[in-house]
Amino acid sequence: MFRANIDGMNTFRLQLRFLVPLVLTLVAAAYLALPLMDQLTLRWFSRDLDLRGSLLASGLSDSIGEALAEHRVTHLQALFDRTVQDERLLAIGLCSLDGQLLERTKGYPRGLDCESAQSTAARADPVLQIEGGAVHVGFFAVSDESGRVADLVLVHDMSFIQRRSQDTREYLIILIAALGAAIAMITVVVAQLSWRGWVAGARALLRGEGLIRPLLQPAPELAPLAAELRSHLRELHDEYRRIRGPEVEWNPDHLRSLLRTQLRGDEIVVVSNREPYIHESSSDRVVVRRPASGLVTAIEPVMRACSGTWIAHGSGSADRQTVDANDHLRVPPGRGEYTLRRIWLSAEEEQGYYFGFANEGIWPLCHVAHVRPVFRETDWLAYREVNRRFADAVIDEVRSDDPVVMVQDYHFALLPLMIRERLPHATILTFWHIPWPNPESFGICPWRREILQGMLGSTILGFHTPFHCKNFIETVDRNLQARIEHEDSTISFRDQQTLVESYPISIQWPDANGAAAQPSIEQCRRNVTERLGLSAGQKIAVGVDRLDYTKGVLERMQAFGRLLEQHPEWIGRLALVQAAAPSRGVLQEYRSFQDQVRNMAAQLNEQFGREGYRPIHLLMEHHEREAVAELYRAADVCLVTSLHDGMNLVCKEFVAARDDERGVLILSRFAGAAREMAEALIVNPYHVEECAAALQRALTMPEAEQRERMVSLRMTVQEFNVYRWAGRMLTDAGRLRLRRRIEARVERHHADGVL
Ligand code: GDG
Repeated sequence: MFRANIDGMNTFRLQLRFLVPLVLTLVAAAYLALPLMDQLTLRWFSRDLDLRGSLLASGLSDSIGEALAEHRVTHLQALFDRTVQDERLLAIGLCSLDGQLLERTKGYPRGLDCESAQSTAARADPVLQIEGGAVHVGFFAVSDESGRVADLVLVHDMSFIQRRSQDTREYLIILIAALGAAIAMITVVVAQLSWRGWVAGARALLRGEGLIRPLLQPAPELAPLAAELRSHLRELHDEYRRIRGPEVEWNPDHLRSLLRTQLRGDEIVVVSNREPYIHESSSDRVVVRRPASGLVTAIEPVMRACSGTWIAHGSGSADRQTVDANDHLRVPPGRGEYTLRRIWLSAEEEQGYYFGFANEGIWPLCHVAHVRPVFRETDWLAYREVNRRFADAVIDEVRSDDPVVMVQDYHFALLPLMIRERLPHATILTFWHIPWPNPESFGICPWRREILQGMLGSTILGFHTPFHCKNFIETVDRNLQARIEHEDSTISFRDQQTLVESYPISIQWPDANGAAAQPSIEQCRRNVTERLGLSAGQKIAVGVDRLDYTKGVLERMQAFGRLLEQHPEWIGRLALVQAAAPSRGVLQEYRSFQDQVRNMAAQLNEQFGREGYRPIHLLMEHHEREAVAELYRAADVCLVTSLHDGMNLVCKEFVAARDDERGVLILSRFAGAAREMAEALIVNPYHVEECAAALQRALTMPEAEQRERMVSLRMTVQEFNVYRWAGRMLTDAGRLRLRRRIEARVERHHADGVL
């Protein structure tokens, strides 16, 4: 009520601001227009009277000529008296050629002799003021066959003109007043509506709509205000976060204590295709390798924090040699913090399930990277069979009937339901590490219903972004008879309820290796410069990727080439170092992609290379983690140009590596990470010019701006680290488990009561 009154007052004040100038303008218009109007009407009427007078004079000419010829001027009196009966004609006078007033009617103005009548009539404004008011004086020649014989003075009454002028003036004032009222009314209504709209828009902005959630765009007229508010908010938010520090600091200890409180004594099992440690035979010894995988990077610290069992495909050539009789192994090697259970797959199984269905079917299906998915019945059968084998392994490993099982990624879409059927009380958390497409795209999968049903065996289904969740829910809506509660983001299908939620994945922070343990930035630069034979002071742009067509490596090199074309001053002064770990090389699509990458690098090196200068250093091999970290620390710019990416961890690793708060991140808007990392230079990787321009901007960015952006990015990654990712999911799991236990207890009591 109070707010309504204030709004009313404000609206009124706003309207006054429109109305006062409007009223003043109208008064001024009336003030100027009325005398003008008078003058104009007077001129029109004078012209009328002149015309009329000249007609009258010529009508009287014959009678006057005859009377003069016969010297009977007095006879004209009667004629003149008749003529002046016309209400507008006041008087007539007859002048001889020598200027004598020969005859005149009653009412002829005193003192108006022939000479003054002639001079008045000759004026532009032939009006005289006499006692009775204003009169118009006309002076007309009277002629017969012999020529001009006399002059006629016609005196017209002007009072009717004044009357008309008065009428016109009144009409005009009424018209202006009516017009003013109409305009004022329209102004009031429009001002009222716009003010309300504007206030509602501004309030929405202040509530954060279109500001924090950029998907809801503010009204165009509020866009400049929104941009300004957005930047102020960000500054305030950064400042606030800087002062306050992370909300709760997510770290291994916090995660462990959360596991103790929320999931006390509960068993945790992780299932993924990729294992965290691969043992390979190398000449006469066995080496252990960490795979280039975002998933492993994310899950490993969680497992180290909570112990438990990780079930994965044993893919290394020396894997069988390093497990015990139960295919178990304590990892990390030498530390033994959790158990790795390896599953052995035959070559056919691996081909059908992993390379075939998962990587030639689901991977391109879920990524919009314009590579056509391939669906083979045999691959599908292998996929189902391998999912079944992993379900058996889970049942083998667990000791309780309600373990927490964390199913990882698109290799195991069927696993949640398979586990649910055998462990109805298990809490199954499935995390889908890649994007989820829209229902139309997903619709081409021949086994879409089986995949969706399999996934809906989960208690919680996690994606990186709310957008992927939305796509998934819409896909279920399109394909299954399920009940969807949009408000709490749950899907109920055949007595099973699944929470669909976004959990943006991240990396370890603090880093297990610790930035302090790493060589200094200068040392890293020197190492990379020497190892690659760069010249001193040469700028370094880096890319670190699994060699996958979704990562935009070709587009990145194209942009790099365009930059050298547009800014040849960089030739000899800038190198692109691309670490590209070969991946899925069994598949033709990936082999031909590797060839394309190799060819493009060679072609650009040919085009821009000089004696002692190689623009692109393509390092097509798997690197040790330390080597990757060294590259991040040596770089001036890090390029992440994915065509489509669930999250992307490289950008977060780069930011974490830069404790010097320098270096610029260029990040694709099609990576899930772009939602969190707004201080990066966000690009569309398909737009070569835009990427080249971003590269130029990054290379010439002042240190202060680099620092400002990097500090903010580091705060984001620090706060939203992988422990938070896991912690949020496990907290939700703990909450749902508690709810289920309470419900079970209530049901038991109820049953006891009934019994
Ligand atoms: C999926 C989603 C999501 C790369 N080369 C080497 C190496 N790497 C490491 C990087 C990073 C990881 O691999 C790649 O991270 P991405 O995020 O790009 O992951 P994907 O493998 O595509 O994984 C992705 C992720 O799952 C997590 O949910 O972010 O969107 O596609 O950690 O450093 N590591 C080593 N040597 C290399 O040569 N040691």
